[in-house]
Amino acid sequence: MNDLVARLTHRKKGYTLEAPFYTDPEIFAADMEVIFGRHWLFVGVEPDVPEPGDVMVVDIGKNSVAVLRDDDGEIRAFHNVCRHRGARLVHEEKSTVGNLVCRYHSWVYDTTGKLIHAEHMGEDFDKSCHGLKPVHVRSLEGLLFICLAENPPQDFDELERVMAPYLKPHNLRETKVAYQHDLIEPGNWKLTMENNRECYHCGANHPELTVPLFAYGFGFAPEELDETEREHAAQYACMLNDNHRDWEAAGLPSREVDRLDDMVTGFRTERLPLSGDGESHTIDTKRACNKLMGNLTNAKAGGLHFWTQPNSWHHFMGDHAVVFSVLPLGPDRSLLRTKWLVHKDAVEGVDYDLDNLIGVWMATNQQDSDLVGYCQSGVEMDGYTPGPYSPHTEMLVEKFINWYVGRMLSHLAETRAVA
Ligand code: 3BY
Ligand code: FES
Ligand code: FE
Repeated sequence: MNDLVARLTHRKKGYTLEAPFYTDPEIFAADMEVIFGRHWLFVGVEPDVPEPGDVMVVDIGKNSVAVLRDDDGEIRAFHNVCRHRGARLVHEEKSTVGNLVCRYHSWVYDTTGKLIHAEHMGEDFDKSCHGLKPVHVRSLEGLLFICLAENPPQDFDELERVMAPYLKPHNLRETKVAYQHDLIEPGNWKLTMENNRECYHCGANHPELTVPLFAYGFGFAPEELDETEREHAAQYACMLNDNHRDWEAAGLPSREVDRLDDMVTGFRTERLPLSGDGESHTIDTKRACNKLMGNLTNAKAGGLHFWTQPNSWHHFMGDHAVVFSVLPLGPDRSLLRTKWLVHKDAVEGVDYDLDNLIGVWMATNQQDSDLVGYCQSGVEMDGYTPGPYSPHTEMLVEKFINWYVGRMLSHLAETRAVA
């Protein structure tokens, strides 16, 4: 523990972390306790549980959480463990139930988590003391976040205040999950997140990703630009400004907000124009789905990015959205769960072709996973030493690491104060 505090305190700013942060089982355990045990985690969307009685199970390290829609339509979350002798309660990732029934001795819980039936427990047994343990859950315009801590970070309200207007026009609650893909990446969760926070690698690795994910100019060292390139950058800045103005006038908040490392629940958003006449994240950059999201009437709503610390990123277009969550599986393995959302009335094969809808991100995710694997392999070698981030393209990677170090230190300091 002291060792970890020392390593965090002496971290060289602007550099990747020392190897044990990516490899050591004890630091992984600390990550699970501090980062994944005490922060808001993105785990899914309301359309994962569209009807009362729908349940989604999400495993976070050794913990498992059942997220469900109760009989009144409210979203609730519970520790997925029976209050009798501790059996795991729900086993499928997705299911629909009337009540939650434990397979072991058939204790029955209603959809509010109340224990309503338990045989042979005797007269003195108080069912009301044995309900399922709730887990904090919040829906940000249909994006579901849970927090395993008793006292979750309070700043989710601020996140919601800023982000709700950006998300509302896409009306996620009126979408359906057209496809979900689980990819096990061969790397530490922080390598997955670091890779996500830059596009330095995009040109060389993502041939299918033809739409920009960052503003033009992001990544250019001014001293490397010639006259013509400087001109292009200036033109792009004007175009971006015009786009933002027009979108905002049309009710689509668009301007960048970057709170990645100055909030406990760090986040960032920005709406960017897509290449050329681009409408969506598809190979030909045209819409994949003919029914647009929400009340949008123009498919050219750009690409709205939304990132959260510690474990998510999202792309909202006019015709569909793609949401990603990272769930650590071990020091050197992480689950990347991707969901593609389209209007709930869109019909596969009529309004959209599934292969076209998912093509770009299926390919891009696999490429990113390979890159994460290269890094995991490298950080385990004796020859690895922390390397420098580019001040022009990897500022947001630095913000992620800066956030991580700050959150770890703040929690470890608290624990010490108590001890
Ligand atoms: O999904 C993203 O936003 C990131 C950014 C660049 C690489 N990665 C695909
Ligand atoms: Fe669930 Fe016994 S452990 S009913
Ligand atoms: Fe990538």
